[in-house]
Amino acid sequence: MRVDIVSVFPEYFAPLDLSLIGKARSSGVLSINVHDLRDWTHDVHRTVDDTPYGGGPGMVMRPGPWGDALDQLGGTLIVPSPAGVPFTQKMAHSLAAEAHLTFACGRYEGIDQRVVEEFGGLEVSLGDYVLFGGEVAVLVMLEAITRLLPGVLGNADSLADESHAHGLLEAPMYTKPFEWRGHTVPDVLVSGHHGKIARWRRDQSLLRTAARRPDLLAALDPATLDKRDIALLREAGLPVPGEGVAEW
Ligand code: JDK
Repeated sequence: MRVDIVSVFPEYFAPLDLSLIGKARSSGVLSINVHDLRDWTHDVHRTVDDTPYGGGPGMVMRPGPWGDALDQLGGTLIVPSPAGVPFTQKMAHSLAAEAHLTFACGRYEGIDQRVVEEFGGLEVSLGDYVLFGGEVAVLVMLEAITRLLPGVLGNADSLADESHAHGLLEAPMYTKPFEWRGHTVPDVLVSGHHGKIARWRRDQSLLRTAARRPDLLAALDPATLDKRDIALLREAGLPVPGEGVAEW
């Protein structure tokens, strides 16, 4: 996969040399090129921003340099924005199937909207909080995308497992020692009873999801719940998907 990144802070992307993204790059699975937007300015001050039409606080990124940069680079355009559609694991899978992605990192109050329109860009948000700019959002998205590229995750089971736990938060994990600062590991995990361990993990997933992400629990397909799942939720006094309050 080819990735181009355009930013006024290209130094932000130094971490892309490290760890598994760095390895994907040196193995040739991933080619990343980071560009300075100011390379596409023509004035002596290398100006990238101007005041907003209609008034208001802050500055907006001028369309000219962006247009010249994106004409030259091509690729499917992704634009981080607090007003974008939510970035999800599903979107990461879909972007991982692209041959060439170009990320446009805005700063200030963002990029002139005509740039997104001209290049058919997709505006994407990481979540409902406001960053200083798009750079950190691109690091996050690239990490999510890179681990889905063929040959990046050594353990073939790692990705398969994720689809199993689909729609639920994961159960807690433990390693040695068995006792640490007076806290022990749940006995079932050292019982050697694989059926009981799987059931315990499923219970933990359901209870965690109910407590932390009731939105995910409510969105579950009731057909994916077994009798024990339903009994567990009911005993805990939690809402059971598919048993919503009567409609009238
Ligand atoms: C790209 C610039 C900073 C953008 C104005 C007024 C209320 C803010 C600052 N998920 C996520 N969060 N933040 C981003 C993101 C921020 C960015 C850019 C991505 C480029 N900024 C910025 C807009 C405002 N706006 C209404 C929200 C202020 C992505």
